[in-house]
Formats: sequence, C-alpha cells, structure tokens
Amino acid sequence: MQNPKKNLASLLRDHGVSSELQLLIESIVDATKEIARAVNQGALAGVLGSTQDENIQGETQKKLDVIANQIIKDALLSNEQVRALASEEEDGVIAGNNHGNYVVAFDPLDGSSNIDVNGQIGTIFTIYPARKDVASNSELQFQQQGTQQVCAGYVLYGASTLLVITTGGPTRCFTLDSISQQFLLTNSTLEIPQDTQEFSVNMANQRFWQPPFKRYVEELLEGEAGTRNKRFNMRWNASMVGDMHRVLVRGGIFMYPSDTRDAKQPAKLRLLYEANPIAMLVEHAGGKAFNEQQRILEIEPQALHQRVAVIMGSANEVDVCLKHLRH
Ligand code: AHM
Ligand code: MG
Repeated sequence: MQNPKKNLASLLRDHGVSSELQLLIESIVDATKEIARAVNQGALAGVLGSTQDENIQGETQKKLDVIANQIIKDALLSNEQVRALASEEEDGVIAGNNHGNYVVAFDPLDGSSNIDVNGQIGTIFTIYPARKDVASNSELQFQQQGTQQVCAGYVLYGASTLLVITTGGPTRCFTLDSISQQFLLTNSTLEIPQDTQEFSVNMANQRFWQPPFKRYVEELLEGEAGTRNKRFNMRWNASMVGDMHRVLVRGGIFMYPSDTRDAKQPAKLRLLYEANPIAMLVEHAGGKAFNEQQRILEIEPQALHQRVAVIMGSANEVDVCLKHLRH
C-alpha cells in the first residue's frame, strides 16, 4: 500500500515553521485554491478577456488578473499577521494590521497573456518579516534584500494545480488533490540538474539584446559543431512560472535579459514579486539566479515595481552565460 501523502500543514509543522507563519502561508494557499476554481471554470464563469483598465505599469488588466488580485488581497487583509501587502496589480503598498509580523508581495496571475489560450499561468508570492521601524504603508517595508524572505512560492495552474514552496529548507512540490482540496506533497526535494541542454528566452527580442548576450545565445544555437559541442533545445511558455517550473523539475536556463526596446525600462520582470521569490526557490533547489551583475537575492531594492534582468536555472549553464557577459 502507498504511504499516505503529507499535506502542507503537517509538513510545515514538522519542519518547525511557527504557527503564525504557517497560518499566513495557509491563507495564501487557500486563496489560490479559489483562483484555481475560477481558472478551471474559465469561460463558463465569464472570467476570461480584458477589463477596460491598465495597471500602474501600463499593462492591460485581464479580468482574471483583477479577480485573483482581489481574492488574495481579501485573504491577506483578514489575516492579523499581515502588516502590509504589495501586488503587481496595485500602485502602492496597502497597509494591513499595524501589529502584524510579516509583509507579503505577490503577482496574482503571472503569464497573463496565457489566460485566454488555456496556457500555463500562476500566482507567485513572497513573505518577508515586517520592519518595525517604518510605517505599515511605507514602500520601505518591501525594500529588503531577497535573502530576507522567510517563504517564497508559486501556484501553477496547469494540467494539475501545483504548489512549489520553500521556507528556507528544500524547495518542495505539492499537488492539489481535487477530492480533498488539499495540497499533498508530491516531491519533497526539487533538485535542478547542474548541466542542461535546454534554454528558455524570448528569441523575438534578439535584435534588442546587448552583444555579449546575443553571442551567448548564438553559441547555444550552433549545436554539436559549434563552440559548445552540444545540441540545445528551446522552450518558451511566455509565463515565468511555467518556464521556471520546467527548469525546477528537469533543469534548463531561463533568461529575460535587459534590452534596448525601451530606454526607460531596460528589463521586464519585477524584482519583488517575480525574480526574488523564484530566485529563492531556485537556490534552494541547487540552482543559480543572477541578474547581469550579481546574485538576484542580494540586490538592494530601490522601488516597489523595480524591474530586473533574470538569468536562472542550472548552475553550470548560468555560469557560462555570466562569463560571456563579463568579457
Ligand atoms: P505578467 O506578470 O504581466 O504576466 O508578465 C510577466 C511575464 C512572464 O511570466 C514571462 O516570462 C514574460 O512576461 C513573457 O514576456 P514576453 O511578452 O516577452 O513573452
Ligand atoms: Mg508577472
């Protein structure tokens, strides 16, 4: 007989996560179950398509972006442990309970362009300790290095609904059981292989890349006869959670470099609620996560919606890429 699978609550308890943090994680995870139901019902629930609005970053908001944002916001604001929250879909910091011990940032639905095509999308979240020395609604609550995260995770709404999470130990994967509606442990230690033959980048941007990065990707494309003596394959989901889930499971390198498309915005992905949480998951699975200069988790954040270049995944391949950028 198969061993019964552990659920999230018992695993967090067994690994010494405080009951306050555990309850907070559970309230985020419960909210994602509600989002999973909306994603699942899709057009039947009338949740597909766009709203008339744009978010602070000038992106059209999809109906599901707004719904997912509201679901998580409501869950967090009713949790007394939450001192403040920040979201991709909110202009500024939203104050919670002044006595809360944690602040939470999230991208309610990453990979929004996949919503209407039944593609992979996900919720990314990160938890930091609240700063006692600054006001609840201050951006400074979130100007902490990624190394300060006490928990990072994502929920991937794909063929199965998966939760990938770390609280400082291994990066683990849980699968949502449709019968019990519990996340059950299905991989207790994700480990990213050190080497890979798979890369993930939006090739349509190559004319905007910096020459050293362009050269690195050209070498990947040269195959067995080229400098790398190796045939690489490419995958691009247009959803960081989808692409990074593949990397966490079977290795790979995922890149969203800086480019010259828009002088005011040289990078695309956001540090606080995209790059930092995924970087923590990657490092705790034995991979590497850098921007073009340094470890992502050591970047000193300057602004809430700050963007950052991202090169992450299989450690040896990240090193090869960085070596090109440093020459
Ligand atoms: P989003 O948070 O608005 O969905 O944007 C982030 C997404 C990432 O998930 C993905 O890696 C990237 O944008 C895809 O961008 P592109 O338009 O270059 O395919
Ligand atoms: Mg996003």
